[in-house]
Amino acid sequence: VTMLGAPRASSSASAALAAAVLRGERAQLAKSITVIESKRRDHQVLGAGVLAHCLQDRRGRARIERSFRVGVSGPPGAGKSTLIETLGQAYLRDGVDSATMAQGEGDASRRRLSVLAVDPSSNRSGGSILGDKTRMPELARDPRAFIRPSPSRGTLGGVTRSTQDVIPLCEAAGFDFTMVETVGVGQSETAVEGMVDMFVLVVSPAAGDELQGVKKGVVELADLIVVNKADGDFVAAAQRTVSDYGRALHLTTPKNQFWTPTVVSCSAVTGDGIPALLDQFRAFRTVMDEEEAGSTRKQNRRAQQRVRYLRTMFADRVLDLLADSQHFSSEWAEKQEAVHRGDLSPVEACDQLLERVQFAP
Ligand SMILES: Nc1nc2c(ncn2[C@@H]2O[C@H](COP(=O)(O)OP(=O)(O)OP(=O)(O)O)[C@@H](O)[C@H]2O)c(=O)[nH]1
Ligand SMILES: [Mg+2]
Repeated sequence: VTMLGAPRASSSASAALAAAVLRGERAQLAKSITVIESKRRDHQVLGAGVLAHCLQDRRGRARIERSFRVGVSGPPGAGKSTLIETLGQAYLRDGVDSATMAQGEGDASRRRLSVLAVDPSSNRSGGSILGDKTRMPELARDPRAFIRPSPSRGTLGGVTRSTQDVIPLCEAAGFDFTMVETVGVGQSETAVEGMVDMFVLVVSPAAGDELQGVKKGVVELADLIVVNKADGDFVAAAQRTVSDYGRALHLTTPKNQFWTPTVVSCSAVTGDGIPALLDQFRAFRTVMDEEEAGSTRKQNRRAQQRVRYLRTMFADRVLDLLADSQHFSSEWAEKQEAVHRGDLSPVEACDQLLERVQFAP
């Protein structure tokens, strides 16, 4: 296997884009996200350059380090988008400062929100005006909010791996609070949990005591469970659902010793329970701002997430390189076929392929 250098983007192009992003120019932020999400290698390289410049910039880096990231996941139709619309407005009004934040850091005039959300029109019939489609009409016209619809629900329920690069880019542009919406489709919850500081599971009141197909593994990932739609005829059902999830939480191993996830109910429509929800955000953020082994828990969590991202990306890219390489592609295809037929076990195939890699020129 020969290692080829990756193409380098003209650093002046990425520097110019990064400068515009750091000035908070929305059109240039949108353009940078588009190149990051692009399948074209030259675009990706340009996008990586923009992010690198933002990380090297002192102000950009400080903004990224101060930010707060919340993942909002849950079954289809649970009210995630509506809840983000309501929560987002409440955030812009009241903030989600942690108790340990320095005076002035949570300056209301500087609050900015980015929302990375699934665009429902891509999978269903719906409206046609951008922003409207995401069910976030108020945020869509608020200059303090930046809404980026994701084109497809895909296998990760609306996030892609590049979302991990898009989040810090929005932050470098001054959007200090990010909410990422994903539809729960198995893989998506794990993926988004690996990108955010706080993972919120949103469900709607259940008719019976079943957990609406939400898997135990997903409940385990949650830092907070929200039973939405606790309004009108759903109030009693919402209370039962709160108890059901409370019991489910008791049966899971806590993700962290420093935080005990709870279940709260609210209504994204009436606003009931929203202040208590923001209080949970603040409490969690406060705990994440506390130090543990020399850095804050948030820093530690993000450091782990970055390394995990690197590992999966590197593994995938190496495989892509190999699969495309002259020396390896036919053997790779053969082994896959043999495993597919059942003539070769995956372990054996893997061992044989690894040997090939080690002895390749
Ligand atoms: N009664 C009530 N209805 C709600 C509430 N929140 C959302 N809804 C309704 O539930 C439906 C789905 O809301 P969305 O916000 O689109 O739900 P979602 O989880 O984002 O849906 P997907 O992105 O398609 O998975 C809409 O008809 C909303 O009006 C709520 O708090 N109370
Ligand atoms: Mg939605």
